[in-house]
Amino acid sequence: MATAQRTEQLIRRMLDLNARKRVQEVDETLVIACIEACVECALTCTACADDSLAEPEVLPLIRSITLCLDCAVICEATRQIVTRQTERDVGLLRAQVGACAVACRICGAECERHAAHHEHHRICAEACRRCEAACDRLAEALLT
Ligand code: CU1
Ligand code: CU1
Ligand code: CU1
Ligand code: CU1
Repeated sequence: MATAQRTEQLIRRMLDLNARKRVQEVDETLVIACIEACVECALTCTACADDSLAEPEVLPLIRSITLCLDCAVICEATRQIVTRQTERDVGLLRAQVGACAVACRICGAECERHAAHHEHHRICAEACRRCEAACDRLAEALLT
């Protein structure tokens, strides 16, 4: 919890230090929540894929491994693009956040299927759902 709070403060501080700060375009709380959720999702998806590889019965987990690796790179790209405020293109930002929500939804659904057998899948599915919600909320805010 303390770490999550520190991450949030760090993101907020860095966004504030941009000389051409334009976050008033969007609700900054939504921006920070999205970056945080993407960081967490990239982290858990990377670990979940690796944990799956270590399972004795790896064959039924192949789809979840692929989706977790896809979700991890998309979340990683998303947190970078959402972080950049200087001369951002809102259309691109919206598309990226939308793609991230799709990746998180598909990955979360697959990991959920294995949640009862593996704790790493349960945690990953949760992170994916949080990220999906955060990305959806930001995408919605960008439409108005
Ligand atoms: Cu993700
Ligand atoms: Cu996963
Ligand atoms: Cu995921
Ligand atoms: Cu996301």
